[in-house]
Amino acid sequence: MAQSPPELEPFSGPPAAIRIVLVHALWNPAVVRELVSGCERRLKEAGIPQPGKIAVPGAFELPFACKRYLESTRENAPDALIALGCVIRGGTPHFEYICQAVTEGLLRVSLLFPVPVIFGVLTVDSLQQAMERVGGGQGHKGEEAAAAALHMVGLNRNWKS
Ligand code: DLZ
Repeated sequence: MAQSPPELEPFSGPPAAIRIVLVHALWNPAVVRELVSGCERRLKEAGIPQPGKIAVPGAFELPFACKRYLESTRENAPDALIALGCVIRGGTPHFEYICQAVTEGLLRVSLLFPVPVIFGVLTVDSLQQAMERVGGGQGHKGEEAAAAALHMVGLNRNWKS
């Protein structure tokens, strides 16, 4: 089983200066709500009380929304985007197509702009597996995504565009 990293190094500057936007899907709302809450909780602990939020229909739309948001905010881009969603395997190959599209799409967006794009999308076999990963015994992927964002913001602030 994968081991998540030990304590990540958060950004050490004034937290008020950090702007993070959560881009989340609306499918599987019970899970995604938990991902969003976990993110918000972890960011609040770091002194970032209200991240921006953008809702899209499903995980497939996450890359488009991230790309367009970064294009439209170029001069005033946030410090990081966190993409959140949950894709649950059904009885058809749809699962594979959506997972591949969202993973590759977010990777491509993350390489197009000098803004970290964090992958907070659960790809699971069942709702139960998903709930286990939002505080039900297998860690909390929302909190982990926020910690990864803070770590990347810290690194990225040291790198010139
Ligand atoms: C169509 C679909 C299916 C079957 N399953 C999920 C899912 O488990 N999680 C999710 O976020 N979205 C799902 N979608 C919706 C697609 O992501 C997308 O919104 C639609 O195909 C419209 O483009």
